[in-house]
Amino acid sequence: MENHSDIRINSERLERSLKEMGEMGFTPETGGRNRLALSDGDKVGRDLLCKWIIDSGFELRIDEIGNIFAYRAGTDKDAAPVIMGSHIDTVRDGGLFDGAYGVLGSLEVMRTLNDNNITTTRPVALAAFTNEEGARFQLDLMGSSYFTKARTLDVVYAVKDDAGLSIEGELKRIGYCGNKTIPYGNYFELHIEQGPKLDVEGVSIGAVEGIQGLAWWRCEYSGEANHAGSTPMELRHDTLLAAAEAAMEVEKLALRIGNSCVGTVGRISVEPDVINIVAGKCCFTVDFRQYDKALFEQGKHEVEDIFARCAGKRGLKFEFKRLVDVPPVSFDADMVSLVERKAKEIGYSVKRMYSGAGHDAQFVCKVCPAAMIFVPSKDGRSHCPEEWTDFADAAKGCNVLLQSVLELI
Ligand code: HGY
Ligand code: MN
Ligand code: MN
Repeated sequence: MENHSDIRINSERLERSLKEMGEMGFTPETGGRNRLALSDGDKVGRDLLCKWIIDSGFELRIDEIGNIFAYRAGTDKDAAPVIMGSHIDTVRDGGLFDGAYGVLGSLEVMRTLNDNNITTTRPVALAAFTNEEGARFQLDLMGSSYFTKARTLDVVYAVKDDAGLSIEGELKRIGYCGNKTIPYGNYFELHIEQGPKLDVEGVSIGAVEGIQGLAWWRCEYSGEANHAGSTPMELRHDTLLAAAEAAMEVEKLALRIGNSCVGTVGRISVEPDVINIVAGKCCFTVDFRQYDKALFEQGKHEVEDIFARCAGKRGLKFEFKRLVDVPPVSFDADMVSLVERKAKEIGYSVKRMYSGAGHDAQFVCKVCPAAMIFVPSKDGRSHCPEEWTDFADAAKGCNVLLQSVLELI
């Protein structure tokens, strides 16, 4: 096997592709990207990625949920591929790097293999998974959960957005319903940290050992709409106050559990939503995350107790739905060690860490030995237009991905 340890990616080409993808779904008024899953913004991003895949000479494959794959054949066509992946859909007003960096960094690795005329034994593949964020269709990690058979097509096709549009309908509307996939193999995911650790410590690379558990709920309180002026406080069934109390209880729960536990109420809506009417109905979401399996299980039950307790205090009816429940995962020890070793061999500072954010690797690691590579997020910011990673850092992470892939092909 030839020694390719001195090969590096084309950092200018990576920067150009990130900036060009960053124009897809860009919203000048907010400075953010709006490539919400299966939206028009997502479609133009998908079209650009597919163009680059075809122009680079790779086989383009698209599956039933719109996952986009690039496939570069190896000499052994039956060998399991080395897969690199992430997502190009964004949250509302998202940043330049979340997801897109992993997909375009993977494409850059494949382009670099071509530039150096490297023939591999194993096939090399790229995956851009549909609806990783769950921002529009609130079932996150959707494409990777379908790819790994954790969720069936009828379940994911039926998910609707706030306007009642379904995944199936939107996939067909943007023309991304396919029927081709790739086999399982080894999986690397390159991603920005989306937290402060690497930036604060001045470390270039994160060798990610696993991801914390993630659970989402939607809870709906039903009380009594009534006059804001003439309804005495003691006679009210105020759903907004109950939801506000539940939100504070979620914060207290996360702080009490500790171990970096986090709890977030990110969405809330009331009816009839009028200044002089006590809210008769209130719907809100909870996002709960924890690294330790037992604490994660305990925390989930306590969140659901909070829903009941805050409703009971004000005589409300309530119902909730657990939308997502993905347990904590640990990655393949050998692949994590490979990432760490390659970073050190190239001369980059590296630390082992766990991920606070969820990623497609959380499902893919169930069917493929997997590991993730992190690069620093400036000030730890993400899921906002301010999200930033220096392009020099982005290139370092991509070089670690390249050298890690070269070890397995
Ligand atoms: O929510 C997450 O952790 C990821 O960004 N989808
Ligand atoms: Mn992401
Ligand atoms: Mn994200």
